[in-house]
Amino acid sequence: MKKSDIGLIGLAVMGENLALNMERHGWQVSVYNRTVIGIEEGVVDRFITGRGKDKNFVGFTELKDFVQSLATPRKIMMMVRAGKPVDELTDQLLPLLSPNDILIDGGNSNFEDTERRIKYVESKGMRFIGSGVSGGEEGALNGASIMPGGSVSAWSEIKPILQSIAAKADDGTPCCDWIGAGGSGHFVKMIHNGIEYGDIQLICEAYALMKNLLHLSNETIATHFERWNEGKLKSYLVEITSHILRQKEADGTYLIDKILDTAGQKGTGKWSVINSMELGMPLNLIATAVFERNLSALLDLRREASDVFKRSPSGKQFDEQTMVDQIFHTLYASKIVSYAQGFNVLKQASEQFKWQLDAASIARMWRGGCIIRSAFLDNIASAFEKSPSLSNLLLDDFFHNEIDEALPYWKQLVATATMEEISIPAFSSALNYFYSLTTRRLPANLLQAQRDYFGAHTFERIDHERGQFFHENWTGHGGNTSSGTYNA
Ligand code: NBP
Repeated sequence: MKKSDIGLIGLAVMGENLALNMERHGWQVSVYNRTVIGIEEGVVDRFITGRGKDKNFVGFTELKDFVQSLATPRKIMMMVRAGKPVDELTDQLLPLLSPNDILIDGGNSNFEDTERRIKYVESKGMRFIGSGVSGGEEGALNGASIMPGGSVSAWSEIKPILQSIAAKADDGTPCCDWIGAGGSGHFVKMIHNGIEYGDIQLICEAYALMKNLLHLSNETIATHFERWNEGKLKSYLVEITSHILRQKEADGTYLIDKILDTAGQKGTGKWSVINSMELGMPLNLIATAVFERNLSALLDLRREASDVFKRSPSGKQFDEQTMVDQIFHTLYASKIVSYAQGFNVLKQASEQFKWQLDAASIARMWRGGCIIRSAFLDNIASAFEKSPSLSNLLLDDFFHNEIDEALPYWKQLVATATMEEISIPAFSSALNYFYSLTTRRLPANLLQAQRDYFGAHTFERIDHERGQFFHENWTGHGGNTSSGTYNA
């Protein structure tokens, strides 16, 4: 029997659709799923006789047979739940593999786990790729954004398969390219997901203002999102927002009004923030988005607090078009800030972990297939192509002009929403990041003085070279001993 080009393990929503995508592109695919006790028909049988029927698939319920069905060096993509299952599966597979075989983890794994797995698998003579895959079920079937990193020598061998199943941007470029060594593929996917948290929060704040301050109907709000989707805010998430707002139940009422306002999350936003903190890079907007999900989930507490504190908005009527314009510019400017922060975290990680990430290439990879695909990723790619070492996206000429244009609307909207007691944590966080970033002298001089006062943590002086540290005997009875000057 002809050996398969690739093997895929894990026939849940992502694996099943990726397998179909591979087969449609001409690859013979072996599939395997752990046997589940308690269901009448095995998952593999169900697939082979269902969506996989009469197609170029070979199904297995024994891992050993599955491995032997693959052409060498074997390429095995694991689409299983992130965490322990990846380790368990890797341990089951390794004794069955030959040197140079390639394991690809396409799940949402933590990049540190990927780093560890690469070392482990390479120590056994095989190769390991940690690849982010974005696009959900639809992307997996029709073209995802795929972000592979890990054992460098494996790239040329998996490239034809992965690029064939990736989404194609409008210019035809596959939304899949080599990210870098180590856990870089999963790191980039993690930041992608964090940015997704930010984009969603920003859209929710735009919706909240139109609903609670302008009192617009779902249909009218949907129309504004639809119109925005024809301009610089053109993006998948803006597009689906208009569809969501129009969705009706059988009785003609809007589904959106019945959905409980408690947000779920699976951890990649939280990981983005934790890692940004480890790297010492501000990721304010994504952090706000994560904390806002946490706050939304504290439903009982919020209900209690909203009974205790009564709101007193002005009751003023706002002109719809004027405010919708302000919301548009605010959403756009805040989104620029969010991506600027995200790319700065990538830049710092690249330096620290020596990954040599190509920011322009990453922006291009996110233009199709993935959840954050949007028109302005082309502008981001151009900015980093023009200046690969750009220190912050806001300093690029194009984005500088965009921010200048948006600022009058942005600050007016944040002020109005604040006075009207509407919660817009991400819009205002973005604006405050922008103000802090562009403030030549922050009040951190006082902060340093306080640290030195209570803990002898020392400070630098504006009238001395950087790197010299001073301690003041603030009270006259402190000693001259200062604390170490390291930064954590
Ligand atoms: P799930 O994350 O729900 O995982 C289910 C699959 O994992 C099933 O095939 C299951 O086999 C298998 N599995 C588990 Br659980 N434990 C296993 C073990 N110890 N050994 C072998 N197989 C095991 O599926 P998914 O939603 O398709 O996601 C797959 C991966 O892709 C995840 O890492 C996810 O985070 C990531 N991802 C998901 C999406 C999305 O939209 N869903 C998007 C992008 C990335 P069983 O049938 O025997 O239980």
